[in-house]
Amino acid sequence: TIQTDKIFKKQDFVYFSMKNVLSIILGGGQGTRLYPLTKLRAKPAVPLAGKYRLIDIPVSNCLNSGVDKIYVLTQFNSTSLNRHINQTYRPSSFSSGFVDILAAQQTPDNPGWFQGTADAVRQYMWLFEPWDITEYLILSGDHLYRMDYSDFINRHRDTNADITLSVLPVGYDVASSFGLLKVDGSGRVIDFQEKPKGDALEKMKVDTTSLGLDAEAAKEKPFIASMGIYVFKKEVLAKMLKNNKECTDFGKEIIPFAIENYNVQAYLFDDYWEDIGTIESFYDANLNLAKPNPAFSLYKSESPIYTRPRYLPPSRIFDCQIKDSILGEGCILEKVTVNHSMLGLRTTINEGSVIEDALLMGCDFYQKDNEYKADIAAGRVPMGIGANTTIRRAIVDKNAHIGNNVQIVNKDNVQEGSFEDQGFCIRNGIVIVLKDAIIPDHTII
Ligand code: ADQ
Ligand code: ADP
Repeated sequence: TIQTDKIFKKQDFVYFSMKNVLSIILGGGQGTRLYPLTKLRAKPAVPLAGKYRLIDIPVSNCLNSGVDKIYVLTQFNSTSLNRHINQTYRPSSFSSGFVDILAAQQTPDNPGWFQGTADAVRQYMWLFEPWDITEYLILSGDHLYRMDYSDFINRHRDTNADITLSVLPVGYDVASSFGLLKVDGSGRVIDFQEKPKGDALEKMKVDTTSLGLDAEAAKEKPFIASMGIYVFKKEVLAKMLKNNKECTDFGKEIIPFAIENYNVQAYLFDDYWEDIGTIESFYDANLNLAKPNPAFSLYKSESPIYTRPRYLPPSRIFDCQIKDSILGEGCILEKVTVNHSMLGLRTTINEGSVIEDALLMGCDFYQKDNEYKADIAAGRVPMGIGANTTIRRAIVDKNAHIGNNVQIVNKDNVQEGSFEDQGFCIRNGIVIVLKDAIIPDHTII
């Protein structure tokens, strides 16, 4: 009986321990870095990998880790985010779990929007504090990775940390866009600088062989970066947000302040992780999924990425050449060439078109037959991609109407430009066709 007792205790501990965590996902501020994908929707609702949305990544990681109490903080509410969350994450009536969206709102105490990440959390502390939990797990809504948060949280508990940051080694190319840190032999964080440049960057260089990297890898990646995801002891976060009202941001203020005053630990994450909060990184990460042996796999049945089930028909491909690409459900392609591209749900492409290095988000619905015929009869461009059109190095947002003989190839090699009245923008040399845009026949971009 004693043994059975022990086993049960252990299981109870494991089972309840992730139940004692409340997850808060920072869903996005004004969304300027992913603009124009955030023109008509909140950042967490931006479509990803042909059928998902950004928010599906951290929410799936939470659910696969046993963390089922999830709030998503967003600067503004959008229909697509609400629909997506409500229709995807419906907990059973036997569970204590939920996924709720909290948008910035005016109250008598708070006249405006969230001032930063910590301020966003502070404004909803009244809702978080009554929960009988032991830790807050603070996550970002624009990262692509798969992580078992129970390892992260258990490390936090084992070291009796007040705060634990998830970290990974990075190189010079990206170091100054991250919070960088130094740790002592026990894994305790002893220095933290948010996005240092020049001399300040040099000062954050460390010997990363101490993290288990070999000499060559350590030379390539001589910095330890914060992934911007944190575990906080419940009472520590409450105290810090209450006593330091001037601190509005985790990376800029809360974490640097904490290392002086609390036990802040680092948890080394040893796998693929990418911040996909800019157009360029978002575009690259999506297209990398279409490469052979991608660094991030969508195909792990033991930790799936969840999304809204849609009951779409399979894709129909007629006489096409398709190489290194991912196709969402419900696509209809006829006599087209597709190379190294991501085609989202319900993408339709007509005869003779060529799609290369492109991210097409697809459509929210199929155009009805009578509407399609009416468009053709009236000389309007129907939804989808026309015939003999070329799209190269571009992102095409949902429900675009792209005509026949169109070329979207950035012919003048423009790096930055806004042509919203014509239905597109250019960021980092990548053409982005706006949601619902109409690009007439024979247009050359
Ligand atoms: P950044 O990602 O540059 O650096 P920030 O812009 O504050 O930091 O965004 C963090 C997350 O919070 C993002 O997912 C963002 O969309 C979201 N967010 C921003 N403002 C918000 C608001 N007002 N309301 C709700 N959500 C908001 C951070 C850390 C660095 C770390 C990198 C890793 O500050 O130390 O290295 O993340 O990517
Ligand atoms: P998803 O496949 O991305 O989950 P939804 O089913 O949520 O898409 O639909 C996305 C949006 O498209 C919804 O706001 C819905 O109202 C809209 N929509 C669906 N069918 C039509 C239609 N025939 N005409 C216009 N809008 C439509």
